[in-house]
Parts: sequence; C-alpha cells; structure tokens
Amino acid sequence: MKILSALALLIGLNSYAAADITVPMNAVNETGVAKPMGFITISESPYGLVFTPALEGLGAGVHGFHVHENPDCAAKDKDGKAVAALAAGAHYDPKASQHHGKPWGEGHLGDLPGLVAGTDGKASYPVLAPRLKISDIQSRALIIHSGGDNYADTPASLGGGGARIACGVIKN
Ligand SMILES: [Cu+2]
Ligand SMILES: [Zn+2]
Repeated sequence: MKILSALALLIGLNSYAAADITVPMNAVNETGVAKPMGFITISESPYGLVFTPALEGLGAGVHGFHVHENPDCAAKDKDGKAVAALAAGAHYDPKASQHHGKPWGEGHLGDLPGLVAGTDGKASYPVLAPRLKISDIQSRALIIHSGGDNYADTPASLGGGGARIACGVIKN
C-alpha cells in the first residue's frame, strides 16, 4: 500500500512537470547564423529552470547567458553596421524592470547564471534560474556572449559580456 501511494505520488508529480526542451545552439556573426555548437536542454525543477549545456567551440571561461525577447538569431543593422544576433532583441523583461541583475534578483527575468567553458572550449555544467518556468520562455531566444557577466549594469551595461557569439531559438 505504501509503495502504491508513493508510486501514485510520483506519477502525479510527473504530470506537473513540463517536458524538457532541447535548444540547438549556433555560432552567430555579423553575416547571420554560422555553424552548430551543440545544444542546451531546459528542464523544469521545483527550484526553477535548469539549463544543461552540451556545447563546444567556446572560449575558456565564463560567458554571459540570457533569454532574449525574440525567437530570431539573425544579424541586424545598428547605426549602419551589422550586429550578430541583434534580431533576438533585448534581455527578456516582461515586468519592465529595465535593469540587468542577478538571476535570483529583481532585474530582467531573462538574466541567467553565466555558462562556464573549459580550456577545451566545451561547456557541460548546468545552471539554475530560480525565477523561471518553461511557459515563461517559449518562443524566445537563448544568447551566449563573448565575455562574462557581473549581473549588473555597471561598470558596463548588461553585465559587460559584449558581443553575442551563440544563439538558439526556444521553440514551444
Ligand atoms: Cu544576452
Ligand atoms: Zn539582463
């Protein structure tokens, strides 16, 4: 009896969790979408969304990582110059916080913990975004930046990560 009710509880809990989403990630540059770099799997947990990368071809170290508002990885012109993945738009900010912050803070909802790549250029270490559910991020884009992320707008805006180097569209 005990085993049966435990089983029923497990099945019940399972039906709450949304299915994992696997997002193909591609290198991006000012001419558009370049070559594949791997995948990021997004899964729901009781503590928020878990992003598990399986990526290669990154520079070693920490890379700023965010949900951006548009499901589009194309380059776009800014001040007459093409910018990689600019069509993805700004950091996802449905509550109009208008500032970049900590993944567990009050800033953009799309602010995620940075991804870490090893000296082999591979990233496999998962990160947790405690404020997000899968329903928040469908039809958006995941962006990886060239540099790190200090989770603030100072001394540089948007965490200081600079150029967008990889992008993937989060499908429903
Ligand atoms: Cu970003
Ligand atoms: Zn932000």
